[in-house]
Amino acid sequence: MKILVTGGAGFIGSNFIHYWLAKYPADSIVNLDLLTYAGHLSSLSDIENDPRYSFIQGDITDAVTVEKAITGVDLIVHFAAESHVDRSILDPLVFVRTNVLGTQILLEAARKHSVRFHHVGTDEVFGALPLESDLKFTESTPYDPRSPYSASKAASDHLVRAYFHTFGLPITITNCSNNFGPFQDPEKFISRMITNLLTGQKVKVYGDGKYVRDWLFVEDHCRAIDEVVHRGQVGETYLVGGLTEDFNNLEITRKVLQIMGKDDSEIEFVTDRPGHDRRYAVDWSKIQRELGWEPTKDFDACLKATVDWYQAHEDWWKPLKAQSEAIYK
Ligand code: NAD
Ligand code: TDX
Repeated sequence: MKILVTGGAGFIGSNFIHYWLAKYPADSIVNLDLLTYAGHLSSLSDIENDPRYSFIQGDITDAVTVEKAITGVDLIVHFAAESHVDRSILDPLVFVRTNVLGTQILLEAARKHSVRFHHVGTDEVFGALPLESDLKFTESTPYDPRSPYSASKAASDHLVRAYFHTFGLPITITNCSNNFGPFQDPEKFISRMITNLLTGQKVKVYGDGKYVRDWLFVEDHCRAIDEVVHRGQVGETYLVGGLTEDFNNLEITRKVLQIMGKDDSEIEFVTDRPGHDRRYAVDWSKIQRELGWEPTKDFDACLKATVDWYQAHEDWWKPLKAQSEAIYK
């Protein structure tokens, strides 16, 4: 199989390329990535000369580039997006451009060439759950996005389904919860926290810290996409989530502090994010029931492995750190 991965120089895309080439030695991957601030070829330096891998620097909103990249491709796995909620509050336009228009351009190319399309979505499209509840998002939860990021991702999900219903394009969608792990840009909560601590800065906790995310180790996400691509039902959506038992941001912070031998004096409460979604929780029983997927990893062990990875890969994240902090100045 020849796969077009979009956004393969980003966090999840680069983990996915590593995962796939290791598991399926006969497959090849074309990585189409614009290399925005979030795209890092340093995440793929170990495979840059692998004959099964090729890279095209280009924009998914550019139909000519996409047409070139799709040649001979059997499957598109679409990760490319503007992905950071805080940035979407500062500059929403590029989120609409990349996440909505870019997805449409790819869908159109996939339609023209009859290519199977897997869309990587987020649980944020479903809005926010109350803190004191055991409610979870399911595949039938109504969409209720609340940030420019989640609104643009919601629009892209709708377009993907529209291409299935209107044009019969063979699509699948996964909506996944918060990922963490190696190669995550230091702008996101866990990677920012670890790299702040490694550079003598405090952990910045938004608001009261009582915000809940459904954390998933990135490799588990890659495995879920693998299952859906191979055995998922065309036209269907699968929710993907973790096993973190409703730890809030403050509890996650304390776990990282403990792993790194630090204490609460490293916590700084800062101004809250506007429109901050209180709680996300994902019911992933459909993918478990139909495809046998479940998050197998122990959360604490994955968190420790992630801290270890950042400690050992300063050369990867140090050059990115000043830029990721600049948006908060
Ligand atoms: P990321 O920001 O780390 O990477 C995005 C990649 O897309 C970068 O390499 C960037 O250069 C590329 N890109 C951006 N605009 C582009 C364009 N116009 N053309 C081509 N490439 C472009 O993102 P991520 O965290 O790896 O997320 C990947 C996907 O997974 C996104 O669609 C995101 O919405 C979704 N998702 C992320 C999470 C998470 O926790 N990170 C959870 C659920 C879903
Ligand atoms: O410094 C911080 N301090 C803090 O308290 C940062 C960066 C975040 N936070 C909080 C905000 C959230 O409650 O931590 C939580 C996680 O924040 P992010 O890492 O920015 O992730 P989130 O906004 O939940 O969105 C992420 O998960 C879903 C990804 O960025 C999205 O791309 C994905 O779709």
